[in-house]
Amino acid sequence: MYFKNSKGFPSDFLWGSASAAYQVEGAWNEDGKGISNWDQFVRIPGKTFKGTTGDVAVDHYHRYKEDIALMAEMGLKAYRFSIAWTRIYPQGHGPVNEAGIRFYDDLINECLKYGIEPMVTIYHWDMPQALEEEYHGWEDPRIIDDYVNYAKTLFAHYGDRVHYWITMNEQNVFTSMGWLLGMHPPGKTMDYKTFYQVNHHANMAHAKTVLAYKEAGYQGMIGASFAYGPSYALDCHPENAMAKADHDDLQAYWWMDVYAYGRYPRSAMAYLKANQIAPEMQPGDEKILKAAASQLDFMGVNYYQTAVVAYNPIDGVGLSTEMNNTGKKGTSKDTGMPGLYKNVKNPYLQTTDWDWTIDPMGLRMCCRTITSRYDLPIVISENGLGAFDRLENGQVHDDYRIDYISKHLQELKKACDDGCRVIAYCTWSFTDLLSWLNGYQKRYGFVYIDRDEEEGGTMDRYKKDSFYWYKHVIETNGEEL
Ligand code: BGP
Repeated sequence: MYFKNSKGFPSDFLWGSASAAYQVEGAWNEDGKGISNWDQFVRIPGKTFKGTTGDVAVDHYHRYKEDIALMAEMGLKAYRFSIAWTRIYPQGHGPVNEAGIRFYDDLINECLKYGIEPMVTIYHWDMPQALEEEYHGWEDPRIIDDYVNYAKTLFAHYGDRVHYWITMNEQNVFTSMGWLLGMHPPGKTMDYKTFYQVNHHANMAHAKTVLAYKEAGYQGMIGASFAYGPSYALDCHPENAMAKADHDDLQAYWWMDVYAYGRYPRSAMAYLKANQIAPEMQPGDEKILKAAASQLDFMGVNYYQTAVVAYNPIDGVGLSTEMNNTGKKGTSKDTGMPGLYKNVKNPYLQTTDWDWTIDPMGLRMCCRTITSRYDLPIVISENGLGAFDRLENGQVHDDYRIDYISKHLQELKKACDDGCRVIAYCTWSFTDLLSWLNGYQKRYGFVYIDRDEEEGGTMDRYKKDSFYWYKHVIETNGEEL
């Protein structure tokens, strides 16, 4: 749509930045923290780039005051971070670890001291290993009660000060990587039946948590963050258009419809049933999903790239269990679902060194689709550029990152003009941090951290050029991009 004049961003817009516990905290076995599935998984040879772990990460656990002071200097309005379940319940359930409760109390209070709104992700992929050993974590319905109990503990301790809650980070990613591609814990491949069952358990955990939050009457907003990559059909060939419809039902609406409507898309469900891979649901589940959906406050979106979809014959390409985790452009593999769709390159767009398509307009597309399909407020909970940065004389000239974020914000502003109710934008990330599978060399932050794949860096923080640029964006409420 074309608007002669832009309304700009809302005056109370939350300019934010995001992180996740495993990727920043370190202190993996300190102060009573339990072992998580990631603490375990990264120790399997060959799973991560150069065997990197989050044992020390970027030491946010010990340096959070310094990091939050930098956020305050920038003028950040919101800090999205996740809580490590294993700091609160080292065994997943049972006795609470008071030192863990205290750590997040301090972190939240430190944000509030500077007027920074804490936005808390309850689950950003690090599950207590004890629950994996007890009943295989997400594979067993017992996880639902344990998750809800953990979430309720967070609400009880922090609900008075935290007004934005995200139940799940990228449920589509951690379940696909964990049960189809073998790249995240528990490292299973092509186990579709379990994949859909695991997702149903996660959906129930999400829904019961939303209901618990609402029933207790907290004053705040709750939603889930979905890794949404809008798709384009390769061309107007009807087979490619149908491939896009299949792709969208199975890759996007399968999750977002559950969060927003409390039901699975009918065609996707028909396909899963015909292939005997549909999840088993208990009587009453549907009612719970619907009740939670009717109270959802926003759709969280982590946006990085769009996809191009083409028809894939039944003997066509399958899922790839390898990815470009080195930053050598062009090393990622083709991927698809035989008989349905495959992803092909977009000839109109550039990619990052890790082969992620750069498509600023895709962000506006996310907002438009969510608005017309669900009519919900939107939190952009992640968006950013992973790149090789060079520190020279204490400076990092990351004009490519400024260009990336600026173009995405220009499109987001248009989405606001389009009538989309966007309430927050969080870049990924504030400081450099561990990229799950790509080590420390894939950097996303406004703040450079002196560490690389090997432990032993100084951990000193340096403001990149993008730091000053985003500060100005915040000061002008996005008028000067
Ligand atoms: C999202 C995750 C983040 C973060 C980001 C960048 O999928 O929610 O935790 O890692 O992607 O991805 P990567 O580190 O693989 O480049």
